[in-house]
Amino acid sequence: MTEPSVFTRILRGEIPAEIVTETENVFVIRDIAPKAPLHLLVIPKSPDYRDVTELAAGDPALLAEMVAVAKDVAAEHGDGDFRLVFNTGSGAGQTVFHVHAHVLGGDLTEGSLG
Ligand code: DGP
Repeated sequence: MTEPSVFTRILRGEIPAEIVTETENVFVIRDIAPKAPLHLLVIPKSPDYRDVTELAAGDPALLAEMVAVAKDVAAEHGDGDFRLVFNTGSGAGQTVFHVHAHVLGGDLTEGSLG
């Protein structure tokens, strides 16, 4: 059996973290090492999907719910504009293999990808 991810352990209350908000299927925490004025993580409660490609193939409705929750928390905790990042694979910086979306907000125009 694989070890539970850090996010599953947070959800179980085994590792302290403030749950910013949650729905039946998704919960949101603040990133421990914020890379922007607003940096939240939107995480499915299910540990079944390692990354966004698995999630998109296996449960697109859950992926859509994550995007909807990202929009809501960006509006509630920021100005409504946000960058949504799914690191996919260790070469891209993924360190936790329990799919999660980084919601980055605040003034990101300096580091704009566009
Ligand atoms: P990634 O590199 O895309 O796999 O993102 C994992 C993120 O999870 C990383 O930005 C830091 C965050 N993180 C890891 N451990 C903890 C923790 O114990 N608490 C919180 N709040 N965030 C964590």
